[in-house]
Amino acid sequence: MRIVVLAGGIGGARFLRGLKRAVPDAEITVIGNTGDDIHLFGLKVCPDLDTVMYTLGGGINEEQGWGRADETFHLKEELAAYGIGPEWFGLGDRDFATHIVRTQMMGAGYPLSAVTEALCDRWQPGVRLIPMTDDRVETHVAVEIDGERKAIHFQEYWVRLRASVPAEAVVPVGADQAKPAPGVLEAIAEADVILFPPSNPVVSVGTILAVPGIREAIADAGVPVVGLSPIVGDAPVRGMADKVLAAVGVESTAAAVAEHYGSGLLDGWLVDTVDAAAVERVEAAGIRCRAVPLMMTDLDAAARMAREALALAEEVR
Ligand code: GDP
Ligand code: FO1
Ligand code: CA
Repeated sequence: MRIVVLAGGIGGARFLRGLKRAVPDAEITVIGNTGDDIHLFGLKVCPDLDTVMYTLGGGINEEQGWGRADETFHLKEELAAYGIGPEWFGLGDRDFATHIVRTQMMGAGYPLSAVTEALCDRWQPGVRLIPMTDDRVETHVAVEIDGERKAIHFQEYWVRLRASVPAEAVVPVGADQAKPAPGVLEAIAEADVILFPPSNPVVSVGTILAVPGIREAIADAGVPVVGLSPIVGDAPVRGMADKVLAAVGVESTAAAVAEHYGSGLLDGWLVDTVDAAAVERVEAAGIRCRAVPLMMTDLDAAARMAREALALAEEVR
């Protein structure tokens, strides 16, 4: 079975680990979000691609959900001693190596997709990981600080400000001019099923869908498209999805997120059992819906969620 998954960072990566467990023989292609990417210290950092790669490759910091296990921060401390920041972004020594290799290869002319493949040669994530695009896309968030409206990088909004001010708009800068990376449209066209993991619907899945051609390819693929809600009990399980959903005028509920994707894109939607009352509303929007446990407390729980998603896909096929 060929499965395509549109993934952000932690929510996507943990679901993928469950999916691999649930269907070990599946050929899984992951289309990764690159809107979170940021240039720091002259290096290109791709947090969501790395989160997927490290999680599936066994190198992730499990508690944190991002960054490397057994990490140290000597390089960051030395840079800070020279007055070189940003101090608010936690880049560790082990992680730095990934960004150095990536930046060096891109400087030599390799596209991000080729670089990602090379990095995955080491990590062996057991999926084909493709960035959504080789073109530069950066998610910016419009905020008002001290009466002044400005646009800041998504990482500054989330990591520095901890989403403490309302997001007035979320803009995937460059997305409208971006082309899907090689292999993205082909994987979608050849898929047997397409899954939206419980990733952020705005700054992860939404950003991938903003690359011209990807949304259309999914809608036209003619195979079941099934998503899992990242919103449980009217709140994100972690992160700032509520803040960025508000910016696009969507309430922070499992049903509203399904409606936001819409029946033109989604065939099936899983909500958590605590949101069972949402099933009727989602089905009224023309999307088949089931309520099942959606908390990825461990690998088995994530695998059960993956099985439920695939079962729903068979129901709507
Ligand atoms: P990020 O890039 O690290 O923010 O990761 P993603 O975009 O892939 O996923 C973020 C979303 O995952 C958040 O909106 C969370 O609510 C959701 N999430 C995290 N853990 C769980 C979980 O155990 N269950 C569900 N349903 N959603 C989760
Ligand atoms: N998230 C944080 O909350 N604080 C950090 O200092 C931080 C550093 C960081 C470094 C490398 C990396 O791959 C991810 C990192 N993240 C950090 C996660 C990052 O903000 C991601 O973009 C998440 O996907 C949030 O959407
Ligand atoms: Ca992310």
